[in-house]
Amino acid sequence: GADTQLLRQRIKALLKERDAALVAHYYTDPELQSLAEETGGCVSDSLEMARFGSLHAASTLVVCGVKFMGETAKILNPEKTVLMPTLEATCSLDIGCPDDEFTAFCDAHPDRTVVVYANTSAAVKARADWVVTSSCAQEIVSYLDSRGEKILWAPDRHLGQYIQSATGADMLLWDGSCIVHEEFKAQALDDLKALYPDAAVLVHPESPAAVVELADVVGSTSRLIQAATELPNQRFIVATDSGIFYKMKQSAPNKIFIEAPTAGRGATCRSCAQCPWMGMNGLENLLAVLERGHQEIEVDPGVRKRALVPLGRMLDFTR
Ligand code: CIZ
Ligand code: SF4
Repeated sequence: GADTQLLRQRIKALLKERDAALVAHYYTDPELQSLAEETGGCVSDSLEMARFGSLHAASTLVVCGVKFMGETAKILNPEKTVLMPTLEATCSLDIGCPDDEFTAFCDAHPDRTVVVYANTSAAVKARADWVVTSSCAQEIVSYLDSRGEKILWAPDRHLGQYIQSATGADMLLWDGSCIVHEEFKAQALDDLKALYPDAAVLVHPESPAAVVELADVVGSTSRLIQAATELPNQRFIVATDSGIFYKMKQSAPNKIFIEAPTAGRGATCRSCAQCPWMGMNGLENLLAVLERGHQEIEVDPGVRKRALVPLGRMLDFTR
């Protein structure tokens, strides 16, 4: 409505005034994704969010997503101001992998190469040899495996299991999970597939193995959006956060997208898969940070220096 238009105009003006670029994840509110697009910012997965921040000339990055994304932006761009609409938006994978326990786990397995998912704190990244996202995890693990390296993987065990079975690498897994993807249910998905036999099933590998097994395409958010445009199917069943539908519908406007069913709500569930932390980003708190310049991300300089090494390896590997 009119209020939303006013908010958007004010945000656009302040982005210019502050020399700020908006970087939004695919799982955030479509209002934020479209604002990022309209203002020359970026809408993408965590790998491309990280890369964009480093390539863009803006002196301030406003990261709409969860905390690890803001931290990654700051680690890669210490000279830039990194703001987030909220500093409270965490991730169950980050929460489930505290740095002291993680360090002890690594210390107990000194023979293993430490590979961590981007969905971790700066302190956990600082203990890692490699950082990966779901877009590049399999390639990087294959590469390490080909060099005969044994891997310690954290924190998402579903993604870890998926990569282990795809690559055959020797992987010791941390026991973490994503509260959003963990809720997808194989039986209900199978029932839905029977209702729509023409549909292609797209699954993010943070989902349980039984759900992954039913997929036509398994991949990162970017990969799933690409599959939605490239596959000939007219209909898709999608097992990832529903924020992704904004970009899928934009990329393939004539296709039909159906949410994969989550726990307890059966095959007709709509908008069940929504990350509560991604959902904490909105137009109001975005405007507030641009007005006040608060909610700034800080990373301890020592941690930052160490975390930059495995993050830099990922960006170099995927260049
Ligand atoms: O589940 C997440 O938080 C994802 C998919 C992050 C990413 O790699 O973009
Ligand atoms: Fe973390 Fe899952 Fe939310 Fe992504 S969707 S930020 S992995 S809790």
